[in-house]
Amino acid sequence: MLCRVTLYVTLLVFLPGDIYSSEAENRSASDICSTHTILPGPQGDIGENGDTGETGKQGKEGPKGLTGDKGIIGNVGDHGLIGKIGPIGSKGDKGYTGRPGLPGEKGKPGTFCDCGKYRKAFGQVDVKVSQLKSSLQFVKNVIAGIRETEEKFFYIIKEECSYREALTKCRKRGGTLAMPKDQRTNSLIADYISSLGLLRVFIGINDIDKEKQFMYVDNTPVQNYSSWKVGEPNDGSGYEDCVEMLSSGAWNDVDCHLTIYFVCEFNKKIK
Ligand code: MAN
Ligand code: CA
Ligand code: CA
Repeated sequence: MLCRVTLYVTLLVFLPGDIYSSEAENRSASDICSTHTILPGPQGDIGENGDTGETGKQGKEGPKGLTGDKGIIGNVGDHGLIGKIGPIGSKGDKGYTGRPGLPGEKGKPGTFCDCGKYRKAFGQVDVKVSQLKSSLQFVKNVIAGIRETEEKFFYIIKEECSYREALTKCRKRGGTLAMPKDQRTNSLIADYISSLGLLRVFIGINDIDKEKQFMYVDNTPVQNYSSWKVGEPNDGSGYEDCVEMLSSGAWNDVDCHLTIYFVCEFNKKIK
């Protein structure tokens, strides 16, 4: 080994490139050593110690440690918040009737009454009330020409109107088209019609919303009482959805566009 190294050094120093390449490639070191004797020199002194190397790289992360022992029990937690208010309970039973109260104080003594004087005054008032009643009756029946039952006034308006117009006019006066719901009221209206020498008036009944389901204008159905003329309602011509009362008291369905007189009703009691 030593021989080969020395030989190569010698050849590299002294041989031109061409010679070196051809000869060095084709001849092994042992061939050369066997023909040339090259002895090694004496061993040199031990070299100086090298410089201290650089700090090595950080080692790899070690494996995961073993699971630790279970810790001791923690401290008692803080006091919780007050809970939400519960739902309202059901109403309790009615209590017992209380004891009767103390009797009231004795009243003051009465004063002397001149009864004759009061009786006379009351009598005069009675007379006045009777006179007023009779006057009112005259105005109602003769002048205004209205009719009434205990609960209602009826008034025939002698204006030729369609059913819609008639209903509007009754409403504008604070009433509605008359709704005969019993025999007594029906007869009263019938007498009223004939007393005026009329033949027919609109009343507050129609089957506009649903054919053959006659309703009063207060949205109640014609149910327990009716006064249809024989053969009516016939929806003659296909669009008879409003109702007239004849002087006989009989009802007939007619075209709502017909223009005839009409009868209104007004409640006596203010609801
Ligand atoms: C006749 C009958 C009635 C109908 C009227 C219409 O009197 O057919 O049913 O309502 O004509 O004018
Ligand atoms: Ca009809
Ligand atoms: Ca008819």
